[in-house]
Amino acid sequence: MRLGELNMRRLRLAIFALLPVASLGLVCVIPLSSATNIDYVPGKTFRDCERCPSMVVVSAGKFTMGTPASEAKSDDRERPQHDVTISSSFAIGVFEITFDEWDACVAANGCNNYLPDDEQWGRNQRPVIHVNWHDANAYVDWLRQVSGEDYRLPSEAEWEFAARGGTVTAYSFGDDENSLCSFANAADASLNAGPDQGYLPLACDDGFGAKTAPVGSFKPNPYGLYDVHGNVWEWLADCWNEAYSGAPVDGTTWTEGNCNQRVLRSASWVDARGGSLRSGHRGRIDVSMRSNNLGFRVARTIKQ
Ligand SMILES: [Ca+2]
Ligand SMILES: [Ca+2]
Repeated sequence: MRLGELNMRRLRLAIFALLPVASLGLVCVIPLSSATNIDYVPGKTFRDCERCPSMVVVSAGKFTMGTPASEAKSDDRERPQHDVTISSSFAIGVFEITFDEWDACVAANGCNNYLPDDEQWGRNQRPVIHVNWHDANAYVDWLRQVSGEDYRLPSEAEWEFAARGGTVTAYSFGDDENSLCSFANAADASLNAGPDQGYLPLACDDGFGAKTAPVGSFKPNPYGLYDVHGNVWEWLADCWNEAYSGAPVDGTTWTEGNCNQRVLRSASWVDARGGSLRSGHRGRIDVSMRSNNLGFRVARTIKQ
């Protein structure tokens, strides 16, 4: 390492150490020195500060986005299939953003001091809910401030690339819907005991009834991401378009279309048999919508 590089890193750390106290209130968010020195190899996990979300590095690569007509329960919004080339590695949240992480933002005077309702399910490691697209971006803005890194909502292409984890099947674990209860908090048999009957639940029992599960309660996908199927829907950066005609092929955010609605992925604890838990399924809703099954995870650019 050259001396100049070392000094720059020291300077960077010093700035990070001052930032939270000076500009963000009384709660000190301490950047982790390890995050400034790690090798961003695919599969590596890291956090940029003590209460920042755990991130995993995803390799650059090429994949086929969307689903073939032969995939059961797929629909035309997932077509035409098209090749996407992501030229640089990036990082994406291992988990959905939790109440702990959200509340740290509020405690540091970020996130517009908004404390979302937890439905009395508990906060801590449960995914934050009742956050709209603007709320999610307020959290991203705070992360950018405390870390100095380029956090953002994932693009739809990045999300599908990471969620598939190299698979081309309906789910990141294969095609068998009956395996969902090992990988997802969805509308399962236990939902019948709750107030949300009528959602055609799965026959299996995931054990969490009619509410969210703490993040990471189920098996991860091949890239180490949890809850890419179910638990909460995840806000993405892209404007809504009814199909993929004209979509970016470089992994970037689609900034044209109906930008009053943004793309949602992964489906949630109230979804099951309509096929919405599939890797290729696309949802959308108004940017102002808050709901007890809407959350998000974040992405971060890795400087090359
Ligand atoms: Ca469930
Ligand atoms: Ca999810």
